[in-house]
Amino acid sequence: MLALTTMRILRSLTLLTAVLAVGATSAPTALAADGITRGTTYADAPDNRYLLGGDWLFRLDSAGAGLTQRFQRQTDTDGWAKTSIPNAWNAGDNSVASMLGTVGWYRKDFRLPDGRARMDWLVRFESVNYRTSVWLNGKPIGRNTGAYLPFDLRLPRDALKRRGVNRLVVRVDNRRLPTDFPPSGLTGSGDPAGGWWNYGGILREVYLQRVDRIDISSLLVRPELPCATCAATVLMRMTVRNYADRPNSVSVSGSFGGKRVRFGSKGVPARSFATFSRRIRVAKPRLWTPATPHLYRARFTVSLRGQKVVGHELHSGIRSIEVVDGRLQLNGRAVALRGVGLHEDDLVTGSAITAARRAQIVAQAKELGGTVIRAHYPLHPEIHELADRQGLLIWSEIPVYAIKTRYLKRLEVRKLAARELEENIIANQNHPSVMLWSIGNELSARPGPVQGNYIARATRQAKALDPTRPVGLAVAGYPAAGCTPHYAPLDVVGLNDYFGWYPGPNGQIADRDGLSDFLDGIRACYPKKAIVVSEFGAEANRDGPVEERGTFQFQQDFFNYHHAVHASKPWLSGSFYWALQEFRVRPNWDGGNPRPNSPIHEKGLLRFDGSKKPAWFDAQRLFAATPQLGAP
Ligand code: GCB
Repeated sequence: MLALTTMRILRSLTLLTAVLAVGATSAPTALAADGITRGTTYADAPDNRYLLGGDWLFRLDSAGAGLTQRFQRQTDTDGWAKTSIPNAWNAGDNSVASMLGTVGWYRKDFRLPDGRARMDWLVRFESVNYRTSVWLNGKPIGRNTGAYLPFDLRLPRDALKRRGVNRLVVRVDNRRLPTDFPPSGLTGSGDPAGGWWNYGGILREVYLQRVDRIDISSLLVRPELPCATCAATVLMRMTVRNYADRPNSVSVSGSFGGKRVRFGSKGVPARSFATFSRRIRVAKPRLWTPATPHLYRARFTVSLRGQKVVGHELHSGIRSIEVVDGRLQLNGRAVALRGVGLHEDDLVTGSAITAARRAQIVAQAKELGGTVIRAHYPLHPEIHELADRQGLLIWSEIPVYAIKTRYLKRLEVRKLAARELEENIIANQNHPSVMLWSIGNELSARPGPVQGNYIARATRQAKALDPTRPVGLAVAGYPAAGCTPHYAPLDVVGLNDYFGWYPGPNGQIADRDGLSDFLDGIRACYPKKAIVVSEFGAEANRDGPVEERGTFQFQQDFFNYHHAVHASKPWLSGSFYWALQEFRVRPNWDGGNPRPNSPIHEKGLLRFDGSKKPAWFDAQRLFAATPQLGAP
C-alpha cells in the first residue's frame, strides 16, 4: 500500500516536474549536484557563476523541429546520448552534410546549487554555433544568433524549481545562411564554402549565475596612458542591476593593484540599473608589453547593507597602442610585430576545445616567438587571459568573413555585425592583450559605397565604445584593387598576402616578385595608416622539390621570401603567418595545393597532431631576429 502511494506520488511528480529525467530509476538526489561546481574556468569573472558541467544529453533532430514539445515532456533518456559540454556534435565527421549543418538538441537536468527564494538565476552560454533556442521546464526562455560571444538568459521565477529537478533544453541549429557570420555559400564546384569547419553545438562552457538581488551587468577597467613615461589613469565603470521587486541601496568598493577604490552607494530602483564610476591615477605605472606582461589585479565587491552579494576580479594591464604617422606604436614605440593566425580546433573535439588545448595553443604561439595571435572570431576568454599573462597581443576580429556585398547591404546583416562588434568589445575590452578591433576579413577587394558605409559605421561604433584601441580590417591583397577612399576611417589596414601562392583574379598575384611593389603601392595609398600583413601562407604536407607547391621545402622557401620582403619595409607594423597549426576547413578544400588532404587546411607551421614542419624553425629563427617591439 505504502509502495503504491509512493509510486502514485512519484508518477504525478514525474508528470509535474519531470524529476525522473535521466533514467527512470535514478534518484533525483543523484542528479542534483551533477557536475555543478562554483567558479569559472577563467579568472576574470564575477564570483557568482557555477559551471553547468557533468553529464548532458544530446540528440540529433532527425525528425525535424516538431519534436520540441515531446522533448520537454519526455521522462526517460530514450533517443538521447550522454555528452559533456563543450561539445561539437560533428567533430570528426568530414562529410558535406556535416559542413552544411543540421539541428541538434541538448538537455541538462539539474538542481539549483542554492534553493533560497530570494535568488535569481541566469544561464550563461559562452558560445553556441549558431542559432539557439532555450527552454526551462518546457517554457521558452530566449534565443540567440551567432557563435563566439557569450549570452545570458534569465531563468524565469515562475518556471524555475527551487528544490526539484529543472530541465534545460537547448536547440542548436547550425545550418548556415548567406547572411550569417561566417556566411554559407557554394564554391565553384558546388561544395559548401567557408573558411573553417562548421562545428555544430555548445562549443564553450555553460554557467549558472546566481543573483542575490543585485548583479554586475557590466564592468569596464580602462587604463589610459598618455605617454610611456606619464602617469596613467584608470577608468573603472560598473553597472549593476537590481533584480528585486523593491529598491535597494547598493555599495561598491574595490581595489586596483592593491590601492583601495571607493565607489560609494546608490539607491537602485526595483528592476533597474545603476552605474558607478571612478577614475584613479597610477603615478608610475609598470607597463604591460609582450616582453614584460605586467598585470594589475583589480577586485570589486558589491554589498547590500554591509553584506557582500557579489564580487568580481580581473587583471588589467597599463599600456597604450595607437597609430602615429602611419606606424603602430606600443607604449610610444613603433613596432614591427610578428605572429600567427589560428583556429580553435582539435583533431578529436573539433572547436569544442579543452582547457589543456587552449593552454597548448598559447604555448605553441609563445614558443614560436611571435607577439601576436589572430583569429577570424573572438577567442575563448581563457585564451585572452593566457595572452594577457604570457604577453601576446590579440588581433580581435568578428566573423564578418567574406560577406558578399549584396548581403552586407541588408539591414539585418549590418545590425548583426554591429551587435557582434559591440558584444566583442564589451566582452573582451578589459584584456591588455587585445590590440585592435577588426571589423572583418576579406570583404569585396574593391569596396563600393556599401562596404564604405559598413566601414564608416563600424569604425565609429568601435571608437565610441572604446576610444583606446585602433580599428582595422583584413583585406585580400590584390594590386588591381588600387587605392580606395572607403578605407579612410580605418586606423590599420591588414593585407592578406598570397603572392606566389594563389594566382588571384587574372593571375595578378601569381608571381611573388610582385609583392614588394604591391606593398609600396599600398603604403603610398595609405601613408597615415598603419599597415600590417595580416596573413601569408602556403600549404605543406610532404617532402619534395622546393619548386613544387605543397612541399615542406616550398613552404620553407615561401616563408623566408615573404618574411624578407616584409622585413625590408621599415614602415610595416607587423606580419602574421597563416596559420600556426592545421585545422579543418571544408569538404574538398585544396588551398592551392595540387596534392591536398581535404578537409584539412595545411598552411600550418604545425601539423594537426602538433608536430613541427621544417618552416616552423625558420619562422622561429626569423621572429627571434626581428626587433618586434621597436628600439627604446
Ligand atoms: C584567406 C582567409 C583564410 C584562409 C586563407 C587560405 O585569405 O582569410 O581564412 O584560410 O586565405 O588559406 O586561403
